[in-house]
Amino acid sequence: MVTCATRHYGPEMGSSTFLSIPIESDSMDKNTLQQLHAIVGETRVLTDADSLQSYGLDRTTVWTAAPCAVVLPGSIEEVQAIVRLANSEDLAIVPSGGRTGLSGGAVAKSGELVLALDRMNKVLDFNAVDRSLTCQAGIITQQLQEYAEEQGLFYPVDFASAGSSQIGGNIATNAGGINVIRYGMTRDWVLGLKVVTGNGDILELNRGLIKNNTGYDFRHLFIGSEGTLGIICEATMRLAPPPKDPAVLVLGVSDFPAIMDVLKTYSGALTLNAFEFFSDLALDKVLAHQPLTAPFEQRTPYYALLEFEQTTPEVLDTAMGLFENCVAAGWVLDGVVSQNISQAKNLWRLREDISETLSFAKPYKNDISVQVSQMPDFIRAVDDLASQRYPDFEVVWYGHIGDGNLHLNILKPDELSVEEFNQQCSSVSVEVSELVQAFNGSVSAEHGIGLLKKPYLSYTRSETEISLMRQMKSLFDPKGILNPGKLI
Ligand code: 2HG
Ligand code: ZN
Repeated sequence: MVTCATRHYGPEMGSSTFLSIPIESDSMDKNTLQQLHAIVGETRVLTDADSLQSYGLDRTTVWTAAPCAVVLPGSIEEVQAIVRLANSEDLAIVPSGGRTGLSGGAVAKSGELVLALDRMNKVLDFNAVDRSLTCQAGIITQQLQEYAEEQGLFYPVDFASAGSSQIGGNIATNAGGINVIRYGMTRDWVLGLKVVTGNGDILELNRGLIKNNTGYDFRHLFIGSEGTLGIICEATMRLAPPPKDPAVLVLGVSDFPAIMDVLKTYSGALTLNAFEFFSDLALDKVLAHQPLTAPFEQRTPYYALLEFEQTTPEVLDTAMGLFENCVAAGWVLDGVVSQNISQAKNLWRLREDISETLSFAKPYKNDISVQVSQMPDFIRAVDDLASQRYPDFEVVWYGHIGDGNLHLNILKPDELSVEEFNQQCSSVSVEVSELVQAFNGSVSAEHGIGLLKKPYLSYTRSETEISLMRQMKSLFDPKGILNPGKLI
């Protein structure tokens, strides 16, 4: 086991490789600029090249940033005034959080105004009885987690980009991450929202209630809407008691179907906080680029990473007993369990550092889900497709087994030009989407649709559903000024 390294909280997401599509930036007309200055103050409107570049992109590398300006409101009233101005000037707005997304949902490529929530980053209220906190949308996820911890509580939605993503963006994309098997997605933790709709109305949705059966729950419509219906300005989030003494177990597994047996074995006996997996190729890449060591000497085709709560001292004995059963059954070849927090963190890095490690190569990325029980057949189908049609591609698998969520990354072979690789990957996207459809899965498990997955939405959602989504958009955003071109 290597010595303690703190969890990496910096930029973590890899970049998606598709064609780069440069688009000319429109500059904002003087009159609109003056009106924006009047709303937020002159220093809160940025038009310098660096700001336009950094606020215009997320973690994808497909598009060229070309916003007309960036505005940094300080209150929900200022957001409302900006949205009203945008309606009267026919100005498109791209709502912007930490821009850690991987599907182009926060990309401003066509002269839009970026509305960044960075200044709206305060905790507004904490209630120990309700176990809830109300915050502005621009708070960094990790800060929210730390605030909860200071109160002896726990905000369980977690992922490698927690150090730079914002809660508003998490809600707008219904972020998932590594604890979904136990705690669910962001949606499950939202008790209330304050939003400004595309029409400029302020809506207070659900007001922190647990029970509220009064018709359509608009709160859930805004969660995962990717900034196309309104701008999330405030959120009331539910908090949980912290898990007791989590331990991390990494198991070397003989083949992918055996991971299912391991899942069945462990989830039946222990309270699992996480059940992740990665392939040996993913481990190879991480070890080549990060100061980490392999979990154990023997290399195995796949690794399962489990985190479980040690509610009693006997839990560890149970975990060890299960390990022996799994070895006897031939599913597990080797394993290691953390003895302290720093070892647990290092084991987690073997999984959490994959995305950032691969980003150097600008891999092709896909984020898909099928029912958990379908995963072995689905992986086999994609592997067969890759070996028959793209034998030179390096296919790296990892993801969230407990949620049926697979991350497929493909590295460009040296002998292929970027253009050729991108072209072939466009076919991969179609072929993988066809397989996802055949398996009744989803073309986006947790990264959202944005710009990147828009061409593939119909592999998961019916024409009727997409048409209803469009009608909904026109109700909340009649002039179509919010995040145009994204999702639908
Ligand atoms: C993860 O689970 C993230 O590590 C990123 O969702 C996945 O970069 C990816 O493909
Ligand atoms: Zn993920």
